[in-house]
Amino acid sequence: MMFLSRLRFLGVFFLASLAFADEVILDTADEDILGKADEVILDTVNETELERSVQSRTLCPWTWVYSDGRCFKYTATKMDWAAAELNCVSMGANLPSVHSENEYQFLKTLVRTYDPAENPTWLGLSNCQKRNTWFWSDGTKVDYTSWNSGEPNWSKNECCVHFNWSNQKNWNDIPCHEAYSFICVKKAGAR
Ligand SMILES: *[C@@H]1O[C@H](CO)[C@@H](O)[C@H](O)[C@H]1NC(C)=O
Ligand SMILES: *[C@@H]1O[C@H](CO)[C@@H](O)[C@H](O)[C@H]1NC(C)=O
Ligand SMILES: *[C@@H]1O[C@H](CO)[C@@H](O)[C@H](O)[C@H]1NC(C)=O
Ligand SMILES: [Ca+2]
Repeated sequence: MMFLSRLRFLGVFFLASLAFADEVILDTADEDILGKADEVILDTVNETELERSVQSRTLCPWTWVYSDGRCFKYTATKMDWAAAELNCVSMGANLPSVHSENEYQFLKTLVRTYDPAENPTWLGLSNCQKRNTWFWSDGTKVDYTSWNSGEPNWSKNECCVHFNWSNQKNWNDIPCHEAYSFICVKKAGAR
Protein backbone atom coordinates (compact mmCIF):
# COMPACT_ATOMS: atom_id res chain seq x y z
CA MET A 1 0.00 0.00 0.00
CA MET A 2 2.70 2.36 1.09
CA PHE A 3 4.56 1.60 -2.14
CA LEU A 4 1.46 2.05 -4.33
CA SER A 5 0.51 5.39 -2.86
CA ARG A 6 4.05 6.59 -3.26
CA LEU A 7 3.90 5.53 -6.91
CA ARG A 8 0.63 7.38 -7.32
CA PHE A 9 2.13 10.45 -5.72
CA LEU A 10 5.11 10.29 -8.07
CA GLY A 11 2.75 9.82 -11.02
CA VAL A 12 0.76 12.91 -10.16
CA PHE A 13 3.94 14.87 -9.68
CA PHE A 14 5.22 13.64 -13.05
CA LEU A 15 2.02 14.63 -14.87
CA ALA A 16 2.00 18.00 -13.17
CA SER A 17 5.57 18.68 -14.19
CA LEU A 18 4.79 17.63 -17.77
CA ALA A 19 1.89 20.08 -17.88
CA PHE A 20 4.13 22.77 -16.47
CA ALA A 21 6.84 22.03 -19.05
CA ASP A 22 4.24 22.19 -21.83
CA GLU A 23 3.11 25.59 -20.70
CA VAL A 24 6.62 26.92 -20.62
CA ILE A 25 7.26 25.60 -24.13
CA LEU A 26 3.99 26.99 -25.49
CA ASP A 27 4.56 30.31 -23.77
CA THR A 28 8.03 30.90 -25.06
CA ALA A 29 7.92 29.17 -28.45
CA ASP A 30 7.43 31.26 -31.56
CA GLU A 31 4.71 29.55 -33.61
CA ASP A 32 6.58 30.24 -36.87
CA ILE A 33 9.72 28.56 -35.63
CA LEU A 34 7.73 25.55 -34.49
CA GLY A 35 6.10 25.29 -37.92
CA LYS A 36 9.44 25.51 -39.73
CA ALA A 37 11.05 22.93 -37.46
CA ASP A 38 8.24 20.52 -38.32
CA GLU A 39 8.78 21.06 -42.03
CA VAL A 40 12.52 20.56 -41.78
CA ILE A 41 12.01 17.34 -39.86
CA LEU A 42 9.52 16.03 -42.42
CA ASP A 43 11.86 16.95 -45.27
CA THR A 44 14.97 15.29 -43.92
CA VAL A 45 13.56 12.17 -42.29
CA ASN A 46 13.79 9.19 -44.61
CA GLU A 47 10.40 7.51 -44.18
CA THR A 48 11.84 4.02 -44.73
CA GLU A 49 14.46 4.64 -42.08
CA LEU A 50 11.89 6.16 -39.74
CA GLU A 51 9.58 3.16 -40.15
CA ARG A 52 12.50 0.82 -39.47
CA SER A 53 13.53 2.68 -36.34
CA VAL A 54 9.96 2.71 -34.99
CA GLN A 55 9.67 -1.03 -35.65
CA SER A 56 13.13 -1.61 -34.13
CA ARG A 57 11.98 0.07 -30.95
CA THR A 58 8.61 -1.64 -30.72
CA LEU A 59 9.43 -5.13 -32.08
CA CYS A 60 13.13 -5.62 -31.27
CA PRO A 61 15.23 -5.43 -28.10
CA TRP A 62 17.26 -2.30 -27.46
CA THR A 63 20.24 -1.99 -29.93
CA TRP A 64 18.75 -4.56 -32.37
CA VAL A 65 17.67 -3.44 -35.85
CA TYR A 66 14.36 -4.46 -37.43
CA SER A 67 14.07 -5.77 -40.99
CA ASP A 68 11.26 -7.78 -42.59
CA GLY A 69 10.00 -9.59 -39.50
CA ARG A 70 13.41 -10.21 -37.93
CA CYS A 71 15.73 -8.37 -35.51
CA PHE A 72 19.48 -8.07 -36.23
CA LYS A 73 22.41 -7.28 -33.96
CA TYR A 74 26.00 -6.74 -35.14
CA THR A 75 28.91 -7.80 -32.90
CA ALA A 76 32.35 -6.51 -33.84
CA THR A 77 34.17 -8.90 -31.48
CA LYS A 78 35.78 -11.69 -33.51
CA MET A 79 34.86 -15.22 -32.45
CA ASP A 80 35.09 -18.70 -33.99
CA TRP A 81 31.87 -19.96 -35.62
CA ALA A 82 30.69 -22.03 -32.63
CA ALA A 83 31.39 -19.27 -30.09
CA ALA A 84 29.58 -16.76 -32.30
CA GLU A 85 26.56 -19.08 -32.70
CA LEU A 86 26.54 -19.78 -28.94
CA ASN A 87 26.66 -16.04 -28.25
CA CYS A 88 23.61 -15.57 -30.50
CA VAL A 89 21.78 -18.52 -28.91
CA SER A 90 22.34 -16.98 -25.46
CA MET A 91 20.23 -14.06 -26.71
CA GLY A 92 17.51 -16.29 -28.23
CA ALA A 93 18.99 -15.78 -31.71
CA ASN A 94 21.14 -17.54 -34.34
CA LEU A 95 23.79 -16.57 -36.84
CA PRO A 96 21.97 -15.22 -39.90
CA SER A 97 20.31 -17.31 -42.58
CA VAL A 98 19.83 -15.64 -45.98
CA HIS A 99 16.88 -16.40 -48.28
CA SER A 100 16.97 -13.69 -50.92
CA GLU A 101 19.14 -11.09 -52.60
CA ASN A 102 17.27 -8.42 -50.59
CA GLU A 103 18.09 -10.11 -47.30
CA TYR A 104 21.73 -10.48 -48.36
CA GLN A 105 21.96 -6.80 -49.33
CA PHE A 106 20.43 -5.87 -45.97
CA LEU A 107 23.16 -7.85 -44.14
CA LYS A 108 25.84 -6.09 -46.19
CA THR A 109 24.34 -2.69 -45.40
CA LEU A 110 24.20 -3.59 -41.71
CA VAL A 111 27.89 -4.59 -41.65
CA ARG A 112 28.83 -1.43 -43.57
CA THR A 113 26.99 0.67 -40.96
CA TYR A 114 29.06 -0.70 -38.09
CA ASP A 115 32.30 -1.54 -39.89
CA PRO A 116 33.20 0.74 -42.82
CA ALA A 117 36.05 -1.68 -43.73
CA GLU A 118 33.38 -4.40 -44.15
CA ASN A 119 35.50 -7.24 -42.84
CA PRO A 120 34.29 -10.82 -43.48
CA THR A 121 31.39 -11.75 -41.20
CA TRP A 122 29.98 -15.18 -40.23
CA LEU A 123 26.79 -16.59 -41.71
CA GLY A 124 24.85 -19.41 -40.00
CA LEU A 125 25.69 -21.80 -42.86
CA SER A 126 27.79 -24.97 -42.47
CA ASN A 127 28.33 -28.42 -44.02
CA CYS A 128 30.59 -30.01 -41.41
CA GLN A 129 28.26 -33.03 -41.12
CA LYS A 130 28.41 -34.07 -44.80
CA ARG A 131 30.20 -32.42 -47.66
CA ASN A 132 27.25 -31.71 -49.97
CA THR A 133 24.66 -31.06 -47.28
CA TRP A 134 24.27 -27.49 -46.09
CA PHE A 135 22.43 -26.37 -42.97
CA TRP A 136 21.42 -22.95 -41.68
CA SER A 137 21.86 -22.90 -37.89
CA ASP A 138 18.33 -21.48 -37.48
CA GLY A 139 16.88 -24.63 -39.09
CA THR A 140 15.54 -22.93 -42.22
CA LYS A 141 15.86 -24.35 -45.77
CA VAL A 142 18.86 -23.52 -47.93
CA ASP A 143 17.10 -21.81 -50.85
CA TYR A 144 19.57 -19.03 -51.68
CA THR A 145 23.37 -18.83 -51.93
CA SER A 146 25.86 -16.27 -53.21
CA TRP A 147 29.20 -18.09 -53.45
CA ASN A 148 32.40 -16.57 -54.76
CA SER A 149 33.37 -18.43 -57.92
CA GLY A 150 35.44 -21.53 -57.08
CA GLU A 151 33.80 -21.69 -53.64
CA PRO A 152 32.88 -23.63 -51.60
CA ASN A 153 36.16 -25.49 -52.14
CA TRP A 154 36.29 -27.58 -48.88
CA SER A 155 40.02 -26.84 -48.73
CA LYS A 156 41.40 -28.50 -45.55
CA ASN A 157 37.84 -29.44 -44.49
CA GLU A 158 36.64 -25.82 -44.50
CA CYS A 159 32.95 -26.15 -43.57
CA CYS A 160 31.75 -22.86 -42.05
CA VAL A 161 30.69 -19.91 -44.20
CA HIS A 162 31.40 -16.20 -44.05
CA PHE A 163 30.66 -13.39 -46.50
CA ASN A 164 32.46 -10.39 -47.98
CA TRP A 165 35.46 -12.57 -48.78
CA SER A 166 38.30 -11.60 -51.18
CA ASN A 167 37.74 -9.82 -54.51
CA GLN A 168 34.18 -10.96 -55.21
CA LYS A 169 33.13 -10.14 -51.64
CA ASN A 170 30.60 -12.94 -51.49
CA TRP A 171 30.45 -16.33 -49.71
CA ASN A 172 33.38 -18.60 -48.94
CA ASP A 173 33.82 -21.73 -46.81
CA ILE A 174 36.55 -21.28 -44.21
CA PRO A 175 37.77 -23.28 -41.18
CA CYS A 176 35.24 -22.95 -38.32
CA HIS A 177 38.00 -22.13 -35.83
CA GLU A 178 38.89 -18.87 -37.60
CA ALA A 179 37.57 -15.78 -35.79
CA TYR A 180 35.26 -13.22 -37.45
CA SER A 181 32.74 -10.59 -36.49
CA PHE A 182 29.12 -11.71 -36.71
CA ILE A 183 25.47 -10.78 -36.79
CA CYS A 184 22.78 -12.40 -34.64
CA VAL A 185 19.20 -12.69 -35.89
CA LYS A 186 15.90 -13.55 -34.24
CA LYS A 187 12.20 -13.25 -35.04
CA ALA A 188 10.76 -9.82 -34.29
CA GLY A 189 8.49 -9.70 -31.28
CA ALA A 190 10.32 -12.58 -29.53
CA ARG A 191 12.20 -10.69 -26.84
C1 LIG B 1 15.86 5.79 -47.49
O1 LIG B 1 16.65 4.76 -46.91
C2 LIG B 1 16.63 3.54 -47.66
C3 LIG B 1 17.37 2.47 -46.85
O2 LIG B 1 18.50 2.98 -46.20
C4 LIG B 1 17.26 3.79 -49.02
O3 LIG B 1 17.25 2.60 -49.78
C5 LIG B 1 16.45 4.87 -49.75
O4 LIG B 1 17.07 5.18 -50.96
C6 LIG B 1 16.33 6.14 -48.87
N1 LIG B 1 15.42 7.06 -49.52
C7 LIG B 1 15.68 8.37 -49.61
C8 LIG B 1 14.61 9.20 -50.24
O5 LIG B 1 16.73 8.88 -49.22
C1 LIG C 1 32.77 -5.89 -48.64
O1 LIG C 1 31.93 -5.83 -49.78
C2 LIG C 1 31.61 -4.51 -50.21
C3 LIG C 1 30.73 -4.61 -51.42
O2 LIG C 1 29.60 -5.35 -51.14
C4 LIG C 1 32.85 -3.72 -50.52
O3 LIG C 1 32.51 -2.38 -50.82
C5 LIG C 1 33.82 -3.76 -49.37
O4 LIG C 1 35.04 -3.17 -49.74
C6 LIG C 1 34.07 -5.20 -48.93
N1 LIG C 1 34.96 -5.22 -47.79
C7 LIG C 1 35.99 -6.06 -47.71
C8 LIG C 1 36.84 -5.95 -46.49
O5 LIG C 1 36.23 -6.89 -48.59
C1 LIG D 1 40.01 -22.56 -51.06
O1 LIG D 1 39.45 -21.45 -50.38
C2 LIG D 1 40.37 -20.79 -49.48
C3 LIG D 1 39.60 -19.71 -48.78
O2 LIG D 1 38.63 -20.29 -47.97
C4 LIG D 1 41.54 -20.24 -50.24
O3 LIG D 1 42.44 -19.60 -49.34
C5 LIG D 1 42.24 -21.37 -50.95
O4 LIG D 1 43.24 -20.83 -51.74
C6 LIG D 1 41.26 -22.14 -51.84
N1 LIG D 1 41.97 -23.33 -52.31
C7 LIG D 1 41.93 -23.71 -53.57
C8 LIG D 1 42.68 -24.95 -53.89
O5 LIG D 1 41.28 -23.09 -54.40
CA1 LIG E 1 37.03 -21.78 -49.20
